[in-house]
Amino acid sequence: MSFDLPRDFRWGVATSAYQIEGAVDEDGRTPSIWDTFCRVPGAIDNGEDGDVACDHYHRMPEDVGLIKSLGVDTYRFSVAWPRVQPGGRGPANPAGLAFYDRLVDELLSAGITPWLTLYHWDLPQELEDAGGWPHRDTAYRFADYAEIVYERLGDRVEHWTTLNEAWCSAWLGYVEGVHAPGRREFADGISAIHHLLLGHGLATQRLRAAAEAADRPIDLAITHILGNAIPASDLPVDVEATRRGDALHFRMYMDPIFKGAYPADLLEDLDAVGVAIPVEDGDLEIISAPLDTLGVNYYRSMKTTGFAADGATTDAAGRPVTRTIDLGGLPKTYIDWEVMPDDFANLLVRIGHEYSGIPLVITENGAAYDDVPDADGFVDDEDRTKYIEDHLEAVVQARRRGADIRGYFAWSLMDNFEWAYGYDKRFGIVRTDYETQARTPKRSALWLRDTIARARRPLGDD
Ligand code: IFM
Repeated sequence: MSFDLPRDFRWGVATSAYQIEGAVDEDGRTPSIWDTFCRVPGAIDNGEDGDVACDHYHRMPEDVGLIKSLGVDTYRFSVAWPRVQPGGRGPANPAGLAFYDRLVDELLSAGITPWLTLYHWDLPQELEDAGGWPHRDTAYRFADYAEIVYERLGDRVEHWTTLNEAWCSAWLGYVEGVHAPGRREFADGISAIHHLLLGHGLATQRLRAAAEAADRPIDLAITHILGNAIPASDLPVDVEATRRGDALHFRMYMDPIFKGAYPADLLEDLDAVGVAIPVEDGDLEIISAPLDTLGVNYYRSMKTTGFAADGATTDAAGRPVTRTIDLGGLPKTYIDWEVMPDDFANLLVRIGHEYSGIPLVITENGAAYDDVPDADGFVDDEDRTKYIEDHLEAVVQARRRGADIRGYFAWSLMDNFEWAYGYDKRFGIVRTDYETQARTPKRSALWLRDTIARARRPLGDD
């Protein structure tokens, strides 16, 4: 099947450092919050961790060959902060930086564009011990780290993403406690969001200035995980809960960056529960520093209700209930997420309307399914192939409806450490055999390779 996408559409695959690299104590790397969290009993399914993961640190050249074989033009990866600046402050660690130096060179010589993310959740543990993201200083430490990486790689890397999914760092890490560092305090989560965004803005300013000083092109981005909040019913309680959910989980991340202000209704909601965002003079100007691209990670949208399971509309502390629910009737992936490609198209069109002017790249999209390999390790993943096909079609539809979408990156290049779910939930289009570290492209990878080849065929060659 071919898609109505332009010949210069960007095609990529994505990974992140802690999920694939392993080598957690080599060449001067110090622990991140994920190394620590993985040691907490019960935090990760089956007590697993990223100590070895896909052993990418030692297999990087072969992995770049694998990426090339898929025909993508772009590889999105992240840099491990505790590898290049152990402890999160002070001088760079040359041995850690050297790994990314080699990776970038390997990619470039394979004709693949590096798309670098500075932070995909692996905060140096020492910075968490000093207060973590709820603490304002962490934002400044992040900007220093960004400059260290730019200094070494800025001559060859044009595409820079500050943060991957600040929502996961702040909400899952500091409010729900299901991700590292495993804290559960709403007000800390709100402070974490602000300081993540502040760190993003500071890093954006510094990288833009460094690129200008060196007279180099730079494409600066942030990647958000986004999904629409959809009211579970027309009842006013559900509609109002949906507005609250949208303010807290969507507009709180988008408005300060693209509109220079937190949403007024969010500030009222927070005030009503006695929580304030720790904004200081000038912060919003920093946070809204101009960007070139918005990375969108999409997996699902959220049906939202204002009713608790027992029908109450306030919780024990008297706060209004805002809850996501599964209404049934939709197919689901192995991780239990509902499959909603139509809503992906709606989301992209919405971003185009509400935050006009910013080009979009889908920096992650994909699905975990219960893969069954054959004797050769091949997985005939019709379900994942269909998921990607349907979501690519949603991209096409959204473009027709006016959304400015410039690229699509599959999550993930290969099966890897899926955070609190450990290794059981496989998102790869390439199978990783964790016993042998063999990589075997699944049907979805071959399908993507052929789709990309068709998309690049000269016009009239169909
Ligand atoms: O594996 C993660 C990734 O690290 C961030 N985005 C969502 C993916 C699937 O859960």
